[in-house]
Amino acid sequence: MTNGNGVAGPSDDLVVVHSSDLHLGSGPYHHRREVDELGALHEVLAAALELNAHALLLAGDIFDHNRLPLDLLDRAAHAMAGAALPIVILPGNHDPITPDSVYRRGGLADPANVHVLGITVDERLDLPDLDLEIWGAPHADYHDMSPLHPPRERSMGRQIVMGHGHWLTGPHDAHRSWLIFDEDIAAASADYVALGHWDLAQPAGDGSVPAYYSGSPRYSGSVNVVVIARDGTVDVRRKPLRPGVPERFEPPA
Ligand SMILES: [Mn+2]
Repeated sequence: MTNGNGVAGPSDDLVVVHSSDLHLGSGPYHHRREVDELGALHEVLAAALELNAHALLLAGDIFDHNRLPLDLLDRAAHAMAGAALPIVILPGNHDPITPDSVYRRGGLADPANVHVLGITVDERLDLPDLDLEIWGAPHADYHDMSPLHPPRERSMGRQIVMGHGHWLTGPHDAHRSWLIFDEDIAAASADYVALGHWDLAQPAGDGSVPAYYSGSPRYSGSVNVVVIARDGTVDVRRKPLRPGVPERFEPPA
């Protein structure tokens, strides 16, 4: 049960909305019959507010690149500040926390409800009101890194780990960067692993720990809705952003 105010008591279910790969600034986005460069952000924020979510997680590549104009960054910051819930951003390989990062140049790190891993906090954000800690290794630059390694110990009642990278499904993928291995996911003590980098919404890992890609709103047409019950039960489904999008996940590729 949630109280609808974005505040969960210790006995309440926690509702988290997870998206990624909005690639804001990559071009027009068709949103409610209008073309809006920030349409993906508006859709995701609206979905989180409609669900009375306690937090919104954005798992990397929120912005298409770090050279975006300040005007667009400020409009995005304004939209996020206007949403009355914690927003947790993990910088990805398109928007890493380089010196010229979008998260350093504009006002994105300013709103009190916006938390950028690697900028406003280190790799861990505590939300004690929600009895929730959120871990994530931000992309620091454009070089390879290991998104989920090493595993982080849990110190609060609920833990979510965010990662932006490529889940390795076989030897054909081994040449890729930012690899996420089944062992990495299984080693996480998390209630949920929020992944980004892939366009489609789908589960990842061997199933021992709930881990999902949300996909890009543009291609998946949905956000992930994660409900962590006080008894530890985790339910994950998709919330379609437009007609014709299923609530079930695509099978692993
Ligand atoms: Mn990416």
